[in-house]
Amino acid sequence: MTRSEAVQDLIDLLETEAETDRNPEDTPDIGIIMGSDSDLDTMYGAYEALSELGFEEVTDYDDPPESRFTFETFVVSAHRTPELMYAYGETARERGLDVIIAGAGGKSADLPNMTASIAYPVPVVGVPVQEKSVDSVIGMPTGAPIVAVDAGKSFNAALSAAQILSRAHSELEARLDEYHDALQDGVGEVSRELHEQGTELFRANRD
Ligand code: RP5
Repeated sequence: MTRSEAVQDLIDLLETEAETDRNPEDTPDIGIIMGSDSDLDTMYGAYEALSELGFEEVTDYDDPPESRFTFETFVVSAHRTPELMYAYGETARERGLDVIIAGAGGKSADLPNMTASIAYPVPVVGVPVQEKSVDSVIGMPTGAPIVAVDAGKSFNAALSAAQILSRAHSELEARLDEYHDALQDGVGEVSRELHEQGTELFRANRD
């Protein structure tokens, strides 16, 4: 049992939520966790991607935002707050989370892989916060799966999480289609400009 009151309060919050009977539409769909608040700048890409897809952040379980699709964000350290990591993973399914995005840095980036084991079968998308964290995030034994993105690619982690969620929600699938169409438009428009202006003029106009 942790001796930290601040950590115990968080564990109590998660366990109480797991026992609370809420409308599934009012609970967060995606959980974002990171090993330290120093990871936040890297993990901010997940926030940006989910916001772009119309997700809103839950900061008070009793007063969820209007949006149908929501997420929550916590700092959970695998090595400094293992009890919190367990509570997060163990309550994930009961709290209604469909996917967890977990980021950690350093050479022992164990939060994503341990959360994947504890929260199973809720899928975890791991984000190595640094290049040196890649091996410890993706290195899972057979039978203990994790989905992972390249170092720092938290934006893609959120897109993957939304893709997983979208299999049960056609509305979200449509938003992912719109996002992809906009990407295609961008490439198509720049390709036409390059072709029609020619290389020299295009380069000059771009500077
Ligand atoms: C930092 O410590 C990393 O960015 C990592 O996410 C964080 C937490 O590591 P542990 O407290 O789990 O060791 O170096």
